[in-house]
Amino acid sequence: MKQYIFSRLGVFSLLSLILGSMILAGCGSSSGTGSSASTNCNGLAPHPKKAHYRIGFSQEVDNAPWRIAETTSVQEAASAAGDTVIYTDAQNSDSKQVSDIQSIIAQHPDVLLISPLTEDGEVSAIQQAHANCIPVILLDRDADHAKVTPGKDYVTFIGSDFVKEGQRVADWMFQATHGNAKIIELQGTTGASAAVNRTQGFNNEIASHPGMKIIASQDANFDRATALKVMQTLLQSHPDVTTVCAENDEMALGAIDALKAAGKTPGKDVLVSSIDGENGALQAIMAGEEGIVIQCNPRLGPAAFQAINDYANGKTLPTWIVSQDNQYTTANAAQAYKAGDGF
Ligand code: GYE
Repeated sequence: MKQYIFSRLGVFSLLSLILGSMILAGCGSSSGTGSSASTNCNGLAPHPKKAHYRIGFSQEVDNAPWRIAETTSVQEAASAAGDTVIYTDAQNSDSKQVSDIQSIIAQHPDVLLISPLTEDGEVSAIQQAHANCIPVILLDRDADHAKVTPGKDYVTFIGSDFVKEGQRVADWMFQATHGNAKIIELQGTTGASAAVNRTQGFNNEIASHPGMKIIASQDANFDRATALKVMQTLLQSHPDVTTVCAENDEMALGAIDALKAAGKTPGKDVLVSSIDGENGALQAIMAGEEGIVIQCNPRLGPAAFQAINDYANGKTLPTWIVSQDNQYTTANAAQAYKAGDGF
């Protein structure tokens, strides 16, 4: 009887060991499963190691220096690895991006890179890729963690700390204005993780300084022409503005044009700040028209392909691979421009 119980226990623990390791291989941690392809994608999709991969890349829009630099970086890293890229441009539309991703899924890529337009807009497509056992890496913008989870539904998010970027702009502004400012905030695309988190970082920091007031805040879609129009309208109702916080360089350049058209001197009458580090913004600093640019690195190709290889090699990836970002002021903008840091 004693022996019988023991042998039953033995079989039971053996079974639970096997089951446990199967579950571990299938879910939870962001590690690849080497060459053993699995049809169980309750956990992360497997990514068998191969000499060359077919990589899907769904870009949300390709209309400005930051996006072009990102796309170029991915394409260069792919050709350096001898990999091919199935590329789509969603032209700033959530619904187009969802159908773009569906068409890439139908072509069964080894890995799918997505730069999602908004946090919620592409969630269903990320889930679809996962259901089809295609590993997804989010590049540059993240998705809503209440709906999809890195390390579970997708492998990882590679990109900057947007909250910190907003905080850094606010800290500079506090110093530059001695804590007294009437601020116009030009926000990025509503619902985009870069906009949501930059706003959160900036606004929280500003809230602790009573002399610093956000007098107007509006979505200008990360776009120069939109920012020009928005700023022209806002200047009519808020001619007393002293500083502009633009959530990307393109909008700062639009705001600078609007300020000039209104007879104001950017950099003197109104301080301007932004995030990215494109050549146009570095030149604006050199011309004294912008005070600070917090860098947001668009050259994410090398990090993406490193992650693709590490995952195939079975390494455990962090759920967020954070880009390290510089900052530019009159102290270093000319040097950075010459060195080719801009894009
Ligand atoms: O700042 C902006 C682009 O998502 C980090 O999107 C990116 C932002 C970047 O349109 O220029």
